[in-house]
Amino acid sequence: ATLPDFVQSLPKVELHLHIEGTLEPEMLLTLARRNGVHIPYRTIDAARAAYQFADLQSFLQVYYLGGSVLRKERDFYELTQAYLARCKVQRIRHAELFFDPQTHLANGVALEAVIGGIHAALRDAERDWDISSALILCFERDRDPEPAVALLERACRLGGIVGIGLDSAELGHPPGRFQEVFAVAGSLGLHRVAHAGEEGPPAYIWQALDVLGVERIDHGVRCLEDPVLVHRLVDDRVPLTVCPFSNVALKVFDQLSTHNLARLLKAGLWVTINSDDPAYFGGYLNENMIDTLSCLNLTARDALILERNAVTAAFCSDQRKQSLL
Ligand code: ES4
Ligand code: ZN
Repeated sequence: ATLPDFVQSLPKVELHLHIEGTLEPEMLLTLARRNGVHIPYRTIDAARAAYQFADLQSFLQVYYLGGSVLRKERDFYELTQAYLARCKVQRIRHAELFFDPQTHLANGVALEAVIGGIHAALRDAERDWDISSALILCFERDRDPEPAVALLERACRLGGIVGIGLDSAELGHPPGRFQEVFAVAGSLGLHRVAHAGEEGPPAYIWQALDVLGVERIDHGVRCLEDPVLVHRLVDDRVPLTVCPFSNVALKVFDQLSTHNLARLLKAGLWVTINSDDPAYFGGYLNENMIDTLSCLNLTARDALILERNAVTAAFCSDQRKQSLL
């Protein structure tokens, strides 16, 4: 079979996906109208035309604006359900979703509506489509770390959270500022991940490992600048959730053919491919895998390695992992 057919039919796992980043222009405009939220685009084409980014910061402005149309529990249900329907088509059998509660709280949305809507859609997809999932609460690193512990405790009481993450603007916001909430999460038995080494330096990856105690690094592509760090990541088998379309859209790399994913693999790192914010970056998991593999002259064998890495790195039971292999 051709590589695209092989990737399409391969049962897959997604480990780095912001649910707000799956908001397609159609739904954006529908929800803006339904909820009376003003958005500076009137048409689907105008929305798509605004999806041109110079860097992470310029993307985040558009992303948080898009996220502001999500107001009701039903909106979160519909958004999550639409992503999971894509998973079904793309043969994604396990998906780990990030969400950004601080954005929604700042917009006056109740935490119950956010988590309730997402969780109901995850539960229905597990029942109807055998898609397992995990929900990871992200703290926005460009906000004050002080209220984070109280937010985590509220979210845990609502249930359904398996871990915490750290996202948003990286430069100037080192992971160490969030030491306290990551320590509390660890003591509660939650999984811990953080975005690091996307735009930020290797020092931020070191901090995520040593100060926050994370199990996986989201992005991490700048680790190659520090050979000692590469050794550490290889020795400790720390998975990297790499997002090639995201990296090109946000100008971390010029184009897919100059992405360092093949070098990361050659270095022995535990690389996975993921879609990050597919509605904004031009494709879901299959498109990320097919285009990246072909641009870097990688093979079906590499696709299998990447997929096995993702299963190993997933936050699900060993029994579920067996069924995903
Ligand atoms: C994000 Cl690509 C990326 N990086 C950091 N934070 C994010 N939140 C949503 N997408
Ligand atoms: Zn991300």
